[in-house]
Amino acid sequence: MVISTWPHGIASNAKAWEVLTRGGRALDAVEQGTRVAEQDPDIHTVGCGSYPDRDGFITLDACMMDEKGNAGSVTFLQHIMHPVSVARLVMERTPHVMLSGEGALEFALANGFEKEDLHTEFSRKSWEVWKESGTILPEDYENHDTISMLAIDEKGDLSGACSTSGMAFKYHGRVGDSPIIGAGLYVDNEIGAAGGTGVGEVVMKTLGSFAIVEFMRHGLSPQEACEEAVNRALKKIPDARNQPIYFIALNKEGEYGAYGTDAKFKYALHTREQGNRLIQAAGAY
Ligand code: SD4
Repeated sequence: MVISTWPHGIASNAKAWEVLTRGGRALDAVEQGTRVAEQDPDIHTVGCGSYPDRDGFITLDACMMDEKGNAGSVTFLQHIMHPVSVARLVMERTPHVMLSGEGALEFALANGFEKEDLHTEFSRKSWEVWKESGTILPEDYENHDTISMLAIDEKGDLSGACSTSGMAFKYHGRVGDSPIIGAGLYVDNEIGAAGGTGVGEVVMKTLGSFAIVEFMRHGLSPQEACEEAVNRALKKIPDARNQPIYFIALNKEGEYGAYGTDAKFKYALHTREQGNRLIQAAGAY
């Protein structure tokens, strides 16, 4: 089974499914699936073609977590098409969990990744329009296209990945929830996995994905756990209603759930029985 955020999750799921049906590992499935979104120039908040920050730079965050509880992440990474794969190498080839900025770029280049211009005509133009208008708020852009992806493989092992360019026209240097283990993503192979999307500041302050896995540990279903995490954020952060967040979750039994602060969230689910489909999630408002 594979589950991922937003309509673009359909194409990512299809790729991940190929890996899973070959008997592949969930970790490979979510990495391959996430790469599909990263290389699509028409997705403007993941990988190439993303909205730049307020200084015109495309800066990317990503992470991965495997069935053994290993984790790797990169933050504030520029010029690399596939941050998710760099995050995987941080996990597998360093004693660390997180590399950032210049150091993450140097590590990527030293490990065979190529420096690329990730701007497209769209991304350049959108920045120029934003800069000149002076009236369009970053919040007015469709910011929610981060890909969070969770999978369970034939062996019953779970893994997850997350990749984003964060919020459009963010401060240069801003890092969101997506590369923060426990915020944008969390996997515990005994229990389940969860991933988030939406306003990272709210997800970080409530450590949403970790909370969901803990709620499942204490007996909640994935759906109930997602609802509990969103409701907690709404309770703790008065303005969370205007800063939407959304979660997906999967447990060891193959049950799944999704929920958000509002009803704008769609997620993609691929199962053996029902194939690959887009599902409308419920929301608190
Ligand atoms: C962030 N959570 O950097 C990301 C943005 C996002 O869908 O999810 N967009 O805050």
